[in-house]
Amino acid sequence: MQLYSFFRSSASYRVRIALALKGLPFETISVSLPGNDHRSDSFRAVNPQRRVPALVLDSGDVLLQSLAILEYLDEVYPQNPLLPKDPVERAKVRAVAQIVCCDIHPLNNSGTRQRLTSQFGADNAALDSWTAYWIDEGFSAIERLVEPGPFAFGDQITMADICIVPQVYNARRFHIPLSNFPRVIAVEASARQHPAFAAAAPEVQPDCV
Ligand SMILES: N[C@@H](CCC(=O)N[C@@H](CS)C(=O)NCC(=O)O)C(=O)O
Repeated sequence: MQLYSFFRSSASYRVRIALALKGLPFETISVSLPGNDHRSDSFRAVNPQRRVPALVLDSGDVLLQSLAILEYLDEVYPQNPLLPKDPVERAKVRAVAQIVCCDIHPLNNSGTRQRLTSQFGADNAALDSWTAYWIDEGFSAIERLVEPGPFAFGDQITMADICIVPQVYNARRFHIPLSNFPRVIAVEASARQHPAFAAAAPEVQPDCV
């Protein structure tokens, strides 16, 4: 498998964690977001949406959208499942994952921040305040939803942990105060001790600069 990825991309980070948890080897193809590699025609042929991640299967099929990729990996490689068996527990895990992926991350990813500047003239202070607001909103909910034990939902790593850890990484990048979210941070600290999370960390990726 090949993963189109950027070391700092939290959506790519989610997929790297899942691949590591499943023990699946992959080749990283770096797509530099600051270098605008994702805007190239050649990358558009891979992902018409021009975003990372994109996972190329050995069959040549290209999978997009980190949550769809996580679901695919879990269906095809059932070892170390990313979702609990119980349907209610599964729905709770997916809810936390979707708070990150649908309600926090799209509001502060690089394309959104650039658009706030180009369309509305937002300066860095405005961008940081916007980013902080949406992370704070989402983490306030997640803080009340997780059931640390030590991971987000008990002693099994799930999609919730896979989404929380990269989003905390993003929050730290933007210097967002996290002291109101001790449970989120406890979950993140536990998950990061796992070798799969360590292998997927931005700072150890081949394209980390
Ligand atoms: N919902 C998508 C988000 C993908 C996404 O927005 N990726 C970011 C990097 S984390 C990106 O490629 N941004 C480029 C842009 O916004 O133009 C997913 O979960 O895969």
